[in-house]
Formats: sequence, structure tokens, C-alpha cells
Amino acid sequence: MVLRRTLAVMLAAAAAVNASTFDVTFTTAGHNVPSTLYGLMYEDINHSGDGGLYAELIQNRAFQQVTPGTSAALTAWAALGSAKISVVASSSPVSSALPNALSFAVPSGTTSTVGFTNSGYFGIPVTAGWTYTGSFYYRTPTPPSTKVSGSFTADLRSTSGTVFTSTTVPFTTSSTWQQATFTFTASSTQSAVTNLFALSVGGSTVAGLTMEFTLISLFPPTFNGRTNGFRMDLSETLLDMKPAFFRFPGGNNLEGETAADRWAWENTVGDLVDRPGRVGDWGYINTDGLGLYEYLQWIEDMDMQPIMAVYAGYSLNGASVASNDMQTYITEAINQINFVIGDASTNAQAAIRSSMGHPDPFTLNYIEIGNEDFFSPTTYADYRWADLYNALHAEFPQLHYIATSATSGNVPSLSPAPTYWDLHIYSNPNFFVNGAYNFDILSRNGLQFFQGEYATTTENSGAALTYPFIDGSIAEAAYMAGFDRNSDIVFAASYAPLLNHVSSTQWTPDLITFSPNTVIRSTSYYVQQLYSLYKGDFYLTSTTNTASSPVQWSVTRDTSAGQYFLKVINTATSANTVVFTLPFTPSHTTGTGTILTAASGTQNTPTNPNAAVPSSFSFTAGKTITYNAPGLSLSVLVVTA
Ligand code: LXE
Repeated sequence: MVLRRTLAVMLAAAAAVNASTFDVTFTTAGHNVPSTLYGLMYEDINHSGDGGLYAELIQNRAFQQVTPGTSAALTAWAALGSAKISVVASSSPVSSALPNALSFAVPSGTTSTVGFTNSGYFGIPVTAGWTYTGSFYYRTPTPPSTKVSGSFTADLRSTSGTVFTSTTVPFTTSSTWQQATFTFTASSTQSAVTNLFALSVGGSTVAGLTMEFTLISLFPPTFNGRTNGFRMDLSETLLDMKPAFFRFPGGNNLEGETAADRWAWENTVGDLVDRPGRVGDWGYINTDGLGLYEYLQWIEDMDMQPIMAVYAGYSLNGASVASNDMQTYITEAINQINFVIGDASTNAQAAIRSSMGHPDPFTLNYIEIGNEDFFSPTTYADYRWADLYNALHAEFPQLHYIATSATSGNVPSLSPAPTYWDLHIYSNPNFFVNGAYNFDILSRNGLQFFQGEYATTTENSGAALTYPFIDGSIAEAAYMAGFDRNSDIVFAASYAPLLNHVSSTQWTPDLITFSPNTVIRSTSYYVQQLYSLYKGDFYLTSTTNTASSPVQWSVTRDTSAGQYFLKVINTATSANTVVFTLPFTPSHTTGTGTILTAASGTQNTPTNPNAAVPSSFSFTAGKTITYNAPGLSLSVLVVTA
């Protein structure tokens, strides 16, 4: 719903609540806004990768990192008919990275249909017009002396067995692994996602046989049509923010519970059969189907740049890698960076990238050394930072290296002294309102800050939030006025966490919640989006208020478009008026603005996803612009010079 507010209506509302007036004068003085300012922080948490951005629909597709014979090994799988299924350590695995397989045993004398199903990542969407692309490996460990040939049926069906789309997939018994591929197209859209992928076969064809299967994969159409690609609707939701960067792969999910469990780039590249997966740090197994290459390809497709982390010798169990064991991780980090930007004709890691389809280097400017190393500041200061920084800087002097052991602008000392620092803060609305000036008081001494994670996680009462609420989102908007104003020393900022599968949540609140077929943009999403879309390239210094004010503002300019973006953030629940005095007379007497506002407590949730959405309004533009900001609002007034 698009609301159009008139100035008269807003002024009437202002009179009714006896609002304060803030006078804002700006000139053409100011500083550049870095193009990197607003972007995304990503890690695989809340199934934001597997089951989320990664478009793969089959959960536990290759039985990675599970213990054969256990029921957990069969997560998402079930038998059809009289077949017996179990996960086994294959006597002749498809690859050393994928030692396990699904054993499918059909009793002798079977005549009815047998097979197995997968329930997906908490559901599978069936969408009219989508062509699904599937594949699987199979073999018959002890084949009958006379080859058996037949056809499997691959389909999508409801839990009660209504088939929505299917195809046949021919097979022949053989003790060596064969790969089968297939496609089918759905002709209807199902509102329910409680669907199953099924692979089945007539019982008389396979009676008495035991077969093995692995890497059973099914993809819907993907963003930009990439093989092994990203989910379309989530990618487009992110693209709508025009994000400048993508911080990955963590976050905690970089670090591992122990060093052995860390995210290690070399296990995430090459053919899918060569990726072992890993036990992720958020309670589920990561397939690493979204590997370093896929992330970089998608970042490029999304017109972002990476802020890529390297493991820095600290894991979540609190242990640091010993000083004399650091070389392994230094080498790994150098190889990781070479994979991204090395010369494919001379460098082995870059040659892997080239073989995967990207001979040219990817764009890479920023490397983050570790994650939240303020949890182990002593070993970071003693050797971990210096060991990695010195080695990486010597090899790649053109890159910028971000340190992670600071919690605020008061940075601890490291040697060599970093220029870039990643700061994290999770707090309540009052913190973010009052913190809007946190960066103003820092000295301009060459240090650059990345607010790599921040979010309102509780109400002021301390009550935890499941979804962002408007009070917190507007408080974040007030804090972000501080990013605009201090973008001479804040080069990047990103809300965290980014994504949340509604059926598997480890951390709330999150910017975007999704199910297999829906995407819910939170109130904080719209705040991030408005700041990013109206970032501009130059910040215009204006008169400022005080930290205790309920109103914040920021004026930026898109120089080539000749447009000025007047952001007004009213954190009070009642209206306030801001009077802007411009250094020029606008070329239009009527301007267009965008506003996000809602009653205190409003949340966008799966049952009410559009409780608060931005709407446009028009306003009277002149050398003086009087704007009445409703309570709990973020407004952007666009003025053309
Ligand atoms: C800090 C860490 O970097 C993230 O993985 C977590 C969720 O955003 C947060 N505790």
C-alpha cells in the first residue's frame, strides 16, 4: 500500500501534538561518502546458506559429516514402500570426500512401488513454470550376473502422494558409480511447502537388489541462471538494497568449534563430489555447496565487493593456535587470497578458480583477519595479528586488512598498527539512539571503522526480540545518521544477522526471515535499504543537535544526479518538525519523499509480513523546507538542485 501524505496533513498532525522544531542549515561543505558504506554481513546461520541462499532443495544430499547407521544420518530421508534405507560407509565411495551413501535394499519378491523421499530444507516449493534440474549418483555394490535395467521415477509430490511433476530416469545395474541427470517442470503452484522429492521404481524390477545413492540434488531456477547457484527471491530481496559489499564467510561460522572445524576454503572448491562439508558453528552440517567460488561469482553478479575473512587461529572453544603452529593457517590464507585474485597462469590456487570458470581475478580489496578476536585479545596482540598481517601484507600489499579485536572506537594497540577495525554491537533502542554520536568524538588520525555487526536485539526493558520492531529499527536509523555523518572514518556498516529460515532459527532478530517460498522484509530491512539507496556520494555538513535529541538528520548528495537526500529520523513516538535551510533553491517546487513509520511495537512477521512498509509522499520544496516527521519514522526527502 502506498500512502501519499501531504504537507498540510503532516503540519496539522504536528500542531495536534505540539511538536518541537529543529532548525537545520547546511552549506556545500562536507566530505565524500565512501561507495562501500552500506552492505551485507553474511554467514551460514539460521540456514541462511544451506536451505537459504543456496538454491539446493535436497537436505542431507550427500550424507556429509554424519555417522553411518544412525537415525540422524537419515535426516530428511524416508523409505517408500517395503524398501529399507540406511546410511552406510560405502565400500567403494564415490569420492574420498563423500565416504557415505544411502543404501536402498529391496526385499526379494517385492512387486509394489519402492523408493525414498526427501523433505527438503523444511519444505520444498512447487512453482508453476519452474524447471527443476536434478542429478544423483548410484551403483549396485553386488550387481546380479544378468544386468538389470529399468527406470526410476523422479517427482515432486505432496505428503499424501499427489504428484505435481515427474520424469523417468533410466538406470542399469553396475558396481561402479553412474551419474543420472533429469529435469521436470511444475505446471501448478502449491501454496503448501510440505512437499517431498521422491525417487521410486517398480518393486518387481529391483526386487532383491541393494543399491547405493549419493549426491542426490535438485535445483529450482537460480539467480542469474547459475549452475549450483543462489535462490532467486532471496537474491532479489538483497539486490533491492543495492548493497555495496558482502562480508563472509563469518562471523562465528568462520572459526569452528576447534581449529580442525574451521571454514577452510580448499574444502569448498572444485567439483561437488570433492567437498566433504563441515560441522558448522550453528548446530547443523554445512554442505559447502556454496563454496568460495560460488560466493565470489554471486557477489560479482550482485555488483557487490567481498569483505573476505581468513581464519586467524582462534576457535569458539576459546583456544588459540600456538605461535609455532600458525604457519599452516598463514599458508592457507595466502592460498585463499590467491584463489580469488592470483594469476591463473602461474598460481596453482588461481588455476583452480580458472578451471571452475573464472580465469580473471575477482575483485578483492578487503581482508578481515579473524572474527571477534576481542575474545582472545592476548594471543591476537602477541602473534596472531602480526603473523597473518605481515605475511599477507608482504604478499598482497595492495589489499586492506581489517583487525577484529576492538569493541569500540577505543582501539587496543596492535603491532603493526592496523588502519581498519571491525566493531560489533548488539543492544537496545536507547543505546542506538544515544550512540548516534559515538563516531563524532573519535579523533581523525587515519583509523577507519567497519561497523561489521549491529542490531537492536532487545526492547529497552531487556525483553528479547524474535523479529525487528519499528522502535528498534528507527533507533538503528538514528545510529546510522552517525555513519553518514562520520563516513570520513566509517567506511562500511552492516546489520547482523542477515537471514533466518523460519523453521530453523539459532539467532533472533534477523534482517530477513524466509520460508521455502516466502521472504519477509523486516522493519530494519527497510531502514538498511533506505540508507543504502540514498547513500549519495558526498555528505553535507549541517548544524547538529545533541545526543539526547529524539531527532537525527543527515544530508547527502548524489553529485552527478544533482540530487540531495534529506534524511530525518524521529525516534520519539510523537511528531517533530525539522526546518531545512538549503544553500540553493530547488529546481522543483514539489519534491518526493519516502517514509517508513508505524505504531510502537510494530513488527513484520510471517503472519503479518507487511505491517510496516515504506510509502511515498510529496512535499513543498523551496530554499526552506519544513518537514513534520511523524513519531517513530525514517523519512528521505529528495531535492533536486
Ligand atoms: C557475533 C558473530 O560474529 C556472529 O557470528 C554472531 C551472530 O551475528 C555474533 N554473536
